[in-house]
Amino acid sequence: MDVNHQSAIFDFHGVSMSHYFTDNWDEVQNFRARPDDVLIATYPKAGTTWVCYILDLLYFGQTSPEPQPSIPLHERVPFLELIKPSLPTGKDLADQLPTSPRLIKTHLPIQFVPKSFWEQNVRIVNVFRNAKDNAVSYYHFCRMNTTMPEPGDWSTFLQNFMEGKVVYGSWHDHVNGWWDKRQTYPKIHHLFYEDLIQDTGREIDRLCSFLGLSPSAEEKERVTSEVQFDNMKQNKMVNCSTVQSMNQKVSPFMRKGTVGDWKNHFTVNQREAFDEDYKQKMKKSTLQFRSEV
Ligand code: PPS
Repeated sequence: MDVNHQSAIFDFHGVSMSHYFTDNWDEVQNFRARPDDVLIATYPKAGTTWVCYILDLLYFGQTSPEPQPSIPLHERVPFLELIKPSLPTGKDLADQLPTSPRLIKTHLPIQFVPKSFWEQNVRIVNVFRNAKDNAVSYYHFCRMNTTMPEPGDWSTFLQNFMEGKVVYGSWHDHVNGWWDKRQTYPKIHHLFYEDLIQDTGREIDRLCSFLGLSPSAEEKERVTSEVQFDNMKQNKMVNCSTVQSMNQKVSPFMRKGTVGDWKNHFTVNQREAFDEDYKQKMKKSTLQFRSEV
């Protein structure tokens, strides 16, 4: 199947999706979770990789013989629903993970999460990022990654983002779905990209208390330092430099890593239209985001 067909968006049970994330559907839906799995669930570009690496270091940083393990992060933390030609599926990678616990990444909206995660009462770390920065980051990602649909220019992409016509659908529906789950499912920890930027150490403490981990002060210091943007940008095992479909000359995967880059992209008119639309779509939500820190 050609790349264009695979990356094309279509309506999938009411959510815009593409084949790379739906072609393994039955296998994914029948995935067998384990009670000690940890699921990292996010809308794309919310800070997934950052939190995956934090968890990877917290759990396995001590046991790794080298300062930087030689297995790329996307193999240590498989992307559950991903299926790409000639590569093992995310589901198979997760099945074969030798680690305990297994760390698993997903961008699925809550209604698509395989039921086994709920049945096994799996701990879930859910990362949120303010909509404007999330949209900007997603735009640049679509420019540089052939597995994503062509974004067009910024204003075209922004319109599609507002209408939910991007892969994984409406940002608003996605975040509200995950946020509301906390009312019925206690084993979920929500964390905000903006909070991580503001005080990484404090957020790592909160994560540890959710996960029941108690790293030494020295270990925590090491993790906090290794996950700083500049260090991750240099780290070939986490900066996606081994991922074939990404052209980092167009836009690096570790692009800016800041809060407020939306101000460099939105015109005044775009901002007003976005905020108005946001108000409508989020009016029933108690979720509060910061788009500057
Ligand atoms: S993906 O492809 O959906 O998994 O992308 P995701 O990892 O969710 O998001 C990528 C954005 O997160 C930024 N990032 C970081 N920011 C600050 N500090 C650290 N350590 C860090 N690691 C990743 C990354 O730069 C992308 O954001 P933008 O705004 O594009 O720079």
